[in-house]
Amino acid sequence: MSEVAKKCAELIYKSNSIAVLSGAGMSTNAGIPDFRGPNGIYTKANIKNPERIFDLDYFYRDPSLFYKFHKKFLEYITKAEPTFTHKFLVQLEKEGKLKGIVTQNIDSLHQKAGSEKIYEIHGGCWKNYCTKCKKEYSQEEILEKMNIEIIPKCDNCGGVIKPDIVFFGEPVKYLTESEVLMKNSDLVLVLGSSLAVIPAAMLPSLTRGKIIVVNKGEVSEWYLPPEKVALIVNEELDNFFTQVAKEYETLKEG
Ligand code: CNA
Repeated sequence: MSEVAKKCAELIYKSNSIAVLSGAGMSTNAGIPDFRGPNGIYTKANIKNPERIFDLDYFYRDPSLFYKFHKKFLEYITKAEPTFTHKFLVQLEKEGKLKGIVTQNIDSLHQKAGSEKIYEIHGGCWKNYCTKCKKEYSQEEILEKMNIEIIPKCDNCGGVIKPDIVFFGEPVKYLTESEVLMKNSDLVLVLGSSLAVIPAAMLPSLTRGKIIVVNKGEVSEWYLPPEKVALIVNEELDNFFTQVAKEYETLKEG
């Protein structure tokens, strides 16, 4: 058991109001690649400026770039199951310690694991709508359409359908609610995020307590006030939280 895992467990044990900011690193063990990790979608994409995939102006000009990526992404998502860390967060919520999760993820794995208070700040793939007439479509309907054509089109008006995920150039969702959650927290866990995307990366700094970052790989510390940072752990999430959970149970037993 590492000393760092012990310290993390102690901070969780002492906390009464935990908030989580989760990122794509939460779901890599479930088989969904992240963006900026070594096997990430941006890292591996063989295209110039891979950020264009999620650029709103580019989407309206040529939705096919996004949809080629999205087809694969939906295949990953439909097969994925929640990880140990997703389940540990459910336990903390059931115990009344964890007050909510702000997730940058669009894969719904927190919901699948059983977490209830979730703010999908970048939206989710489960909802889709026509960019012209706003008719809504489920993920299953989109998958069916994508078996027939690269770019799914609306049955009503022929407009291009877009998933309800936040592209660059669109405002994030639930920002006020996420800010309130962070402000009321006495501990923030930042899990599997490079903290490269704002405003999400700015949220942990709002806590009145401490911040623990667990991310295997580089993290931007630009928006992390040093006086609030208790730990920055460069480790794989499920390995680390398996240790934390053991230590946490020992602390509960007294
Ligand atoms: P990111 O910038 O790709 O960062 C992820 C970080 O997690 C990287 O630093 C990785 O090295 C690290 N990492 C990968 N696997 C693990 C692991 N098992 N344990 C610990 N650390 C790990 O992703 P962010 O979430 O910071 O960026 C925000 C984007 C990514 C959001 O807009 C998301 O919508 C988007 N995204 C979401 C998903 C998903 O829903 N699963 C997948 C890919 C991208």
